[in-house]
Amino acid sequence: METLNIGMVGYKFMGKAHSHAYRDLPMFFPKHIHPQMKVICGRNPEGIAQAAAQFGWEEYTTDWKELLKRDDIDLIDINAPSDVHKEIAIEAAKAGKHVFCEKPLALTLEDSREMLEAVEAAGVKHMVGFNYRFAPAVMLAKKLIDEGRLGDIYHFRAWFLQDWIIDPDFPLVWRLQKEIAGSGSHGDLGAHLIDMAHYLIGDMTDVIGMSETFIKERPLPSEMTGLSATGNKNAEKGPVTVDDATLFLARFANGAVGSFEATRFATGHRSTNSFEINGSKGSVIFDFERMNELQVYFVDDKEDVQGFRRVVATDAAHAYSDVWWPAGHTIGYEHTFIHSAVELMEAFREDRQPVPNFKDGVKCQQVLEAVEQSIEQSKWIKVSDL
Ligand code: SOE
Repeated sequence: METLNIGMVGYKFMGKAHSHAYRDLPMFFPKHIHPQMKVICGRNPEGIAQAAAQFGWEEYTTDWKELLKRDDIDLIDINAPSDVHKEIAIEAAKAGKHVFCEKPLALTLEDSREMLEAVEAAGVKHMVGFNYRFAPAVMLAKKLIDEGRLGDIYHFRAWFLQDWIIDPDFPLVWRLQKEIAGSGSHGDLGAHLIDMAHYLIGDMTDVIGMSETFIKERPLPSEMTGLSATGNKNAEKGPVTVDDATLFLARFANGAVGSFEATRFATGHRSTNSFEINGSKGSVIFDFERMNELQVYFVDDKEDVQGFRRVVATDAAHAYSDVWWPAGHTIGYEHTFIHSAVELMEAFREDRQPVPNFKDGVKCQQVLEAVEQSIEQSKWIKVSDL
């Protein structure tokens, strides 16, 4: 069996999700190239030792540059905070390694373009972690659109709502610091919505947005922990330098109009990642918290049964159904990462670029930045001007 040797940087939330994907892939997709979990890297010696043992990596290191020197590493998988994506990806490409990088690709459009140039110059494969494309119900929506079964697309409306920083004493973790995260809800959650729009509807031509930072200062954290961080509310405070919520409107090249909302202040919404698409022949609604389902409406249904129907995307007609469980036996969040890894392995077998790749990462960054410009300038911005 052919194998691909992986070196991973980062071992927290996304590092765990990607590690799990590599571990499960050979069991469920035995005919694919097998990812070999060679070396995982993290800055904290105890943390990385424990993660390596727990996730099933052969070795660990605290220096990512070590990974690039090794001949037995084929691909670098970057799951570290966004501020280090650029340097690691560019150096990895220069060392001839293939690169898989979590979203958002970079802190800025310019940085993301440099990353794309580097992987293209090196002739390596590159992928970006937009995992939600790989939910079978989302792939069903794409199929209905591509086959013309929703007709001409009029509306794309999407919302990604979370509430994990609603407490004003939640600490100033790295995701709330512009120099590390690039932006707040916009780049973290909005990036997923933008990629979904690109995947399902196509390019956006013009955008206009608004954003708000509701809590301007937060207690400094004792360490840069993630979504479940707890802090000392009496600690010294620092400024929140990213958006808590960003909303924007868009026009698409195909004539559709879109609305997008990304917020970490939607009380009661732990992670509602949804979209609705309305076309001349029908509509679909997706909600990630019910990720196995797609609500589907067809204009041509007989009048007496018109309405949204709930399709559970686990039947033989749906993506990846042959690999998982019998129809109706559902899959979860982690499967979107397994399917992303499968796409990566298929790209190696077929000797093509995986999709989504750094081009998609750059396209997303272009819209993120166009929205930021529109907010600064209080006007519509042409995406192609950036
Ligand atoms: C936190 O807001 C987060 O984990 C994002 O960073 C992920 O990209 C998103 O999929 C879920 O929420």
